[in-house]
Amino acid sequence: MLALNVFSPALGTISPSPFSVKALLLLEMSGLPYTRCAGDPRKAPRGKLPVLVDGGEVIPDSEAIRAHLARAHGFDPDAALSDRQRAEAVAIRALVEDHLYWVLVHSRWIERAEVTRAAFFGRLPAPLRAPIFALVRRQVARALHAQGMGRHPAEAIHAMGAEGLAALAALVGEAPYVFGERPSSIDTVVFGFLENVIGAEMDTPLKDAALGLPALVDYHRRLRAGIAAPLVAGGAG
Ligand SMILES: N[C@@H](CCC(=O)N[C@@H](CS)C(=O)NCC(=O)O)C(=O)O
Repeated sequence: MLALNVFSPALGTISPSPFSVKALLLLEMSGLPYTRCAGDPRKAPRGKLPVLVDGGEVIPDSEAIRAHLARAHGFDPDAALSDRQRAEAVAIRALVEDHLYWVLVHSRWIERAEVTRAAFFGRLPAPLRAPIFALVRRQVARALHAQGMGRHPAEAIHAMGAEGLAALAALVGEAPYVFGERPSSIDTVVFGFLENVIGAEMDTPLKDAALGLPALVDYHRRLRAGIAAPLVAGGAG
């Protein structure tokens, strides 16, 4: 039996972690039976979620999970892609996961700290809430600085977010999925991210920019009502 450890729903999202939503959607698309578990990144092999447990095997990282599903279970949503499409998928993934993701992290933890604290730390005993949130926020700020995004002024980060989202909208286009009529793994990447920008109950300049791009709004709505619908209904864990 497969068990997927992810962040529990928050902010009105399937999961407040784009990588968790990506892995959940991969498993849904695979049709394999699995259990969704509320994970704890402190117990994860690499300190991050998602983590898939498959019998005795522990697979951290959403890309490793994608590769594992193909190798161990014969589920490869990219089997029909051309070499060109595979290359485009790598480029889109880098735009989303290595660039826009950090704009999202900045918007949550630096610009909307109060909403983030209430959403993720609201269940902690009151005396612990402020100090633990401050500790985690300092760690996130250090990660933003190390990655580089956190060194820019807010206006420059907003401009990078708007530029990246406009590029994503052009790449996503009007077809049902990024590469036409059939979903592939890049759809799990794009949907996981948009669920956390458009689908999140948090007003940010990044969300405003996304809401101004009909291709992204329509894509998110289409997948949420389509291949991701079982995740919206079954948000346990
Ligand atoms: N490369 C990883 C990234 C996963 C990741 O960054 N997860 C974040 C949440 S979106 C996390 O677990 N953060 C917890 C932490 O850093 O303490 C993947 O693709 O799974």
